[in-house]
Amino acid sequence: MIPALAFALCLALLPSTAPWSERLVVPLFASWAAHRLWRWRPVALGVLAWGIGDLGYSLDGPGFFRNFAHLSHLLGYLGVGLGLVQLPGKTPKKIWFLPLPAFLMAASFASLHSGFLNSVLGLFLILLLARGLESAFQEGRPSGLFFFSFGLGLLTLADLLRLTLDPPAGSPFHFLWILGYALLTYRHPQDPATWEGPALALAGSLLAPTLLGLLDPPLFLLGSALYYSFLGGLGLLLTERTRFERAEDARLRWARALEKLARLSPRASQILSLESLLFNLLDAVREISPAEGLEVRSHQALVGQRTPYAVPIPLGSREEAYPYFSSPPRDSILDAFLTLVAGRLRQLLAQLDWASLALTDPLTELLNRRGLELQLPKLVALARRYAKPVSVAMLDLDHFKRVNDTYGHPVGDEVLRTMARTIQASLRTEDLAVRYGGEEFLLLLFNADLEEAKSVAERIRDQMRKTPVPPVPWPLTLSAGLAGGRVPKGVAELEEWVYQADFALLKAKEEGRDRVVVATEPPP
Ligand code: GH3
Ligand code: MG
Ligand code: MG
Repeated sequence: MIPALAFALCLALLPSTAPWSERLVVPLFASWAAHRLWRWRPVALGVLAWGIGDLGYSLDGPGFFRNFAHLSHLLGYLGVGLGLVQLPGKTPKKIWFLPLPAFLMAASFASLHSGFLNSVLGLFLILLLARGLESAFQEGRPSGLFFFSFGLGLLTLADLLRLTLDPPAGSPFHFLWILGYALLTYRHPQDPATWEGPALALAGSLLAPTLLGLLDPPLFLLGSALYYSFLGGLGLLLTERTRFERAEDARLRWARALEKLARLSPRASQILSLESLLFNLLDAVREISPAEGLEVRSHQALVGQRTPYAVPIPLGSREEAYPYFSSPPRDSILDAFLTLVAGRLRQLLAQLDWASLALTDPLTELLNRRGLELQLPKLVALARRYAKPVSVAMLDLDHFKRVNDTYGHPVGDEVLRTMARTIQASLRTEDLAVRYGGEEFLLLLFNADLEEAKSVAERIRDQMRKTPVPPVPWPLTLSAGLAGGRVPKGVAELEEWVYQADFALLKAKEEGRDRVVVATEPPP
């Protein structure tokens, strides 16, 4: 910083009629800006060259200083241009057309004056800057590059005006430079910034052409044209940026929604309820649109809540699912997504059906043996955790073969269904009822000792006898064997009780049927 200061002082001491504010403050700001930008070497050197050039114009004397100032400016353009080319970022093609009117205007002005090359270079720089500006919003918020852009725009404008108008040394023109350099100095282009700063810069840049207009009306025209095209370019970039961000956001939400749809699957080993599947499906829909609830009426399943705005999505023959929204959804993207959801839901419902088919017996809708295998460890764990006894009952219809032989299999099936309904009506939700064999039923009674198990078996026996199944004229009886009645030590012990109950059932048959027999404890 010290050499920059000394350098600025030396320049300021050169003979000039320009006011001190111009001779000292302009080079001071320029060197300060170069100092701040030192990390961005070509730009820092370019800015320094500009500062020297700006001062050169304000110095007295003919040819030499003026040519020196021109040269210094050109070097400045070169340095800053080189720096701007290094900026990352893509520019929407439209941006190149925006400064065109201003360019033509400035070129026609400038062609009348000596500084044509400088004005062309200046405009070229603005275009380069516009290209680099995209990176001023890389993370959705402005960086220091935003200030830098405004400062650079202002300096370029000031140079152009200076060349085209050739104002006398000492005109308040140099305040444009000071403002420009001050903006370059405000933040390093690579540092993050906040939004208040850009707002300030915007206000300042609106002020500049107005001030110029007060000084010289034609200048106002040119200045405004340049500035507003610059601001227009910025606006366009911001719009493009916002659009890009929205598109990016939508893309991410779709990716998440599709991933959620793909992940949904009822595993054979871990039966998910339809509700939990719907809940996850609703979660996926919410990535695309704020849905309040999801319902499959045919299955009486609802998650979330019903609202007046339901969009029926067909699931196949006569079935429909309904996602609910808080406001009328009018969205073709949502429609496309709901078609996907419908497809997925159809698959899931089918999978659920298959899963439950694999674990239940189709005739009686009781668990089959495979279903029992899955449920047994859960029942044992529950009983052990709460220290509750479990009893095992094996039930078998008496002379069932006679029903089949006399009235045929359909009647026999009806007897089996009646038996299943009677069993279901006598059990609690924690109990398990299994169709163990043809007309053999296994009951696992949770929190029931042998006494309670006996009363349950007796109740079923009594109820069956009282339930006629036409055309069978005789009362249907059954035999039962009971075992267990304690807290099981593990699945193996429970399986042991199943053998004991089966043995007790055999005894009941031997003793004349139509009775309940409790297994005798094997000697320890
Ligand atoms: P017991 O009193 O000794 O148990 O005599 P039972 O006739 O009931 O016993 P058995 O085991 O000899 O006969 C069982 C019959 O159950 C034989 C079979 O035809 C019939 N059965 C098995 N599964 C079904 C089924 O799904 N539907 C029908 N209708 N009959 C079945
Ligand atoms: Mg039988
Ligand atoms: Mg049998």
